Amino acid sequence: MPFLDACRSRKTSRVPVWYMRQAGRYQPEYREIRKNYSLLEICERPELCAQVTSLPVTQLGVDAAILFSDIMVPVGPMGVKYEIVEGRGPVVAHPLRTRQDVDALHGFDVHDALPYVLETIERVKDRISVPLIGFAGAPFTLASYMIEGGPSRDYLHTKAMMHGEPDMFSNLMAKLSEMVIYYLRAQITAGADAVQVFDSWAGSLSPKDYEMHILPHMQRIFNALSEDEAPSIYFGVGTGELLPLFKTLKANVIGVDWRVSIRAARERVGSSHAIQGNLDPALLLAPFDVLKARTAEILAEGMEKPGFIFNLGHGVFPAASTDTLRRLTEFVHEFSEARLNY
Ligand code: 1CP
Repeated sequence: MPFLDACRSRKTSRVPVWYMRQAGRYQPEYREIRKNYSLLEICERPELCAQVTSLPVTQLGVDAAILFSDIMVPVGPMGVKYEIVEGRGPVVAHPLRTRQDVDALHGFDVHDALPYVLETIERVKDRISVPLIGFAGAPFTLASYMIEGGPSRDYLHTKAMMHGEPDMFSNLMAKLSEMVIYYLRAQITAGADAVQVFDSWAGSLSPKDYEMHILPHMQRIFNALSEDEAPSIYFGVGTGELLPLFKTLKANVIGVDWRVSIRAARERVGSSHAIQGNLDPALLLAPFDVLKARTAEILAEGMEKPGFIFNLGHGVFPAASTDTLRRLTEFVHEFSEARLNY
């Protein structure tokens, strides 16, 4: 399996490829389903959710599927009421601001609270022959929605709590870390072959603040996950300056965005991790020749040694086309099969 081998920095016959948000609004079939079901309604219906999860595998020829869900799904059973608002993202009814709010967060039994997630995983495994990636949001990124109350540009309330009430913030991080470990282990037991932790907004932090307030929790998460068979991936946007700190994480793969080259990412992270990335998703709208040239440059750096997974630097957006992604997948496979010499 090229994807799982690349996660473990083993040699592969081609560069494996998958795309963040490979199931979503750019697909006519997904838009059709969304006419009748909300995002969360899809998640709650294992057969439908398995279909949505599997579609990109047949349609694009990618080397892995990612569970269709949202990072907010496991936050609900901790006691946080939220909605996914069309065109905006997750919105939390009562943002967490006080010690009582944090203390009120509680654990849950995934089999009771989110049985449909586990059932979806089981059904996806019956449908596809490539590995399935399970996922969770990282504590900081989850906390940003819980504290701000929705998507944010500056994370002012989140950073205010981090700096002003460090014990309370640390308590919140610890509770979310426990949840992430528990939830990802349940996904692995249900059949997920790898897991990705999305810390999409960690890049908003300075290295010093990340090191003080976030790193110990991420170390705890990846130490725990390293005991499982399934490899783990840690991804964030704009994390170029944080990469040297990720050296200490026992994740198998570090995902990077387009603001850093693959070669620089490898130098900063060190040789014990595989790298995943990092085409600017905006290039999906460029002429195919331009897209190909940029992809070839990324692949050339990626193929310098084992341990490379091709992906976008962030998610596919709705204006992208299925045809472009299918051709891109084919190009990554053909280009790397012809040139790989490790
Ligand atoms: O119905 C829709 O199409 C609305 C858009 C959408 C989709 C397709 C949302 C709302 N969530 C999802 C599914 C989703 N979310 C997936 C599975 C799809 C796949 O990858 O194939 C995954 C992995 C996520 C994870 C997620 N949700 C992240 C981390 C990844 C990332 O993009 O950085 C984040 C930050 C969220 C929050 C969220 N949910 C939805 C939106 C629009 C957002 C981002 C809002 C913001 O900018 O803050």
